[in-house]
Amino acid sequence: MALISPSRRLRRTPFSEGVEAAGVKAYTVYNHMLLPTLFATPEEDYRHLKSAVQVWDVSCERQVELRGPDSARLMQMLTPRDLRGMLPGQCFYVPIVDETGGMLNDPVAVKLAEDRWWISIADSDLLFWVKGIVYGFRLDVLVDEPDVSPLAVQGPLADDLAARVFGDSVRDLRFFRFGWFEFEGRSHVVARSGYSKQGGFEIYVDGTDAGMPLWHALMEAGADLDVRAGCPNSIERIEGGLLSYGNDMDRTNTPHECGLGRFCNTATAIGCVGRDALLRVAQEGPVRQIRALSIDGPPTPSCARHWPVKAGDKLVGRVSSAAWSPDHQTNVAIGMVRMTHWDEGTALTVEAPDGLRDAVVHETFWA
Ligand code: THG
Repeated sequence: MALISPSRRLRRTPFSEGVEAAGVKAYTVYNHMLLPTLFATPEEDYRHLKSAVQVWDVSCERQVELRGPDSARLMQMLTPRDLRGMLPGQCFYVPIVDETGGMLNDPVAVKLAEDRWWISIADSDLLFWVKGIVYGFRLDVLVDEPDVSPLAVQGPLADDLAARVFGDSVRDLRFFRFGWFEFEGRSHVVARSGYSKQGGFEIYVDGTDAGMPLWHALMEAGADLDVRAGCPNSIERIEGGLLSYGNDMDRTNTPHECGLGRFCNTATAIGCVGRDALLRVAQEGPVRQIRALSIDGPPTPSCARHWPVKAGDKLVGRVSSAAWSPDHQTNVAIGMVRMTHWDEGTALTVEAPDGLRDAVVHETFWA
């Protein structure tokens, strides 16, 4: 493949220098920013993530900051998840929907205070939609993108590494809770969260200048833990059923089709702009839904377009992500399958770019 030309539009991150020194081999573009995708091989990166600890430059998880008295009301307008019970110090995974109930993003909402929130976005320009809502409804909220860049510490040894840099109290953080932790005289939000099923933390690094000092401190503190630069690993995230906005779903899908019905409380999410559109599907359920699929045969190429899923010659779904799993010795995949064919064990055919493959539907993911 050809190279991508650098420019101001393709943003570097506070950690890019460290990522390059660590020998990054491939990037993708996410929220107009560099996101590393490969350091050694997909399999080596995967094995290391599952056995040690990695530091990930996930700066591309940009924050949409809400500040002002109408912030909580605005946040509830954006999502069908009921936020009334959410306290400062909590993070919530929240589907964000438009007025038709279509998925605009699937971020992590971080409630800093009643009148101050971060929306840690997936790959779509959510800020524009949020600013439009604020303007249209005359809300008293300032919306912008602060100089805050998440750095993830992921893997089974993440607690040990984080404790060496932030102190033992970081171990007490519960899942999707955050606290403020000091590093070299500055306070940063540290949450127990991250885009893997291996456990760990996300440090919302405050200020570009704080980036490389923290990167170096983590690498030095973790030398005997075999800490390495890493990145979200597509094999591991498919095994775990973590969705990728723009790959596995987009504006044409409801949260229920995405299997995110458990993060929706449509009946009580009063004020959500997509509420009326979602009430019916919340009651009756979707007619197609995200499913785990195993795909037979040798390692598939990676999925860069929808692959048709067939029952005989009838189109019943599509695959949107796929990877060879060394642990499960099969191709693991994420797809959208029609209700008539989504039951556990259903045998289907996938039209992969290199030919037809047998596949099986699963009702749960691998991790
Ligand atoms: N962390 C932060 N921001 C992010 C991501 C992240 N922004 C982009 C992207 N990832 C948003 N998408 C997701 C998808 C899944 C999860 C988080 C963000 C996730 N899901 C868990 C699961 O499904 O098992 C837990 C959800 C829950 O139980 O609340 O973590 O990773 N800051």
